[in-house]
Amino acid sequence: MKWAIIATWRMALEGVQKANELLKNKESSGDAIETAIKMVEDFPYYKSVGYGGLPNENGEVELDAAYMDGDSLSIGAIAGIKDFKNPISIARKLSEEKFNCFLVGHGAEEYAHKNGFERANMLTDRAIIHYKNRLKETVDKGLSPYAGHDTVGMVALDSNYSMACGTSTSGLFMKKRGRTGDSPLSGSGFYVDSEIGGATATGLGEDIMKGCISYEIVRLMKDGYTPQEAADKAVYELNKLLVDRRKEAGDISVVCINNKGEFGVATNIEGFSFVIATDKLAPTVYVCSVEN
Ligand code: SD4
Repeated sequence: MKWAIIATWRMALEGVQKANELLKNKESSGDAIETAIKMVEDFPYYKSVGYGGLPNENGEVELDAAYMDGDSLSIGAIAGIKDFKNPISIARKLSEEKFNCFLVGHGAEEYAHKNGFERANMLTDRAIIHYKNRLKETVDKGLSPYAGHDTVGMVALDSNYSMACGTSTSGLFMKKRGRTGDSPLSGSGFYVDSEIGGATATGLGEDIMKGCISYEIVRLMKDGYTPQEAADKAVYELNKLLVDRRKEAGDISVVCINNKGEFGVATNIEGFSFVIATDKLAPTVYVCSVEN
């Protein structure tokens, strides 16, 4: 029996441990992904996902999330949702819809309310303190308000060879109201096809979406590249393209697995951590290095 799950950042570890148990017990990749991402969303100290996520420049927490089923290719996504507890579950529910499967702002909130999702104030006292400190630093030291942001993204393969993936984020700290990054965008923040594999990205959404990088990785795997080759090629080619055309590239990090449970990771930043668990490997955190 084979299974695998891969996730962006150290913050995913506890969720991946739980998901690994589910996959071991032959539960579906979709349930594993939703359970694991909910755990990250619920943990108040992760500043870039769910409850405790940092606010936009108006001091409001606006959350983005997406879910994709690799068998049916169904996608559900929400952007800029306020005051609802688990964006990943709302996105997964939306993936059952044939129409209107990507909702933003008030539309997403109305859908969540009508479908019985729990309302909650997602802004914590800790996030307010961080917001005030960052505001002061931006003014006093001339620092970019947009630095320091991580999205949780996961891809899973279950023992039935079905795959799923999901993302959840509060996006760029100090973003404009309504700003949406790559995370809820199919092909950019995530993509999965159970017959090939799946990928998810984290970093500067404005640059990740210029390369539709998650779809690109799946396409490369379809063309015969291993997950590691596909991840390297997609990240370094996009990085080079952006540097050539625009003189600089933002943070771009990706994780992927194929439908055999083999994985790949690539980044253009130092310190990108990820979590992997398979039928042969207990949940482990690694740090990916940048190719020279
Ligand atoms: C975004 N990609 O909203 C997200 C943020 C992120 O690491 O992943 N940061 O652009």
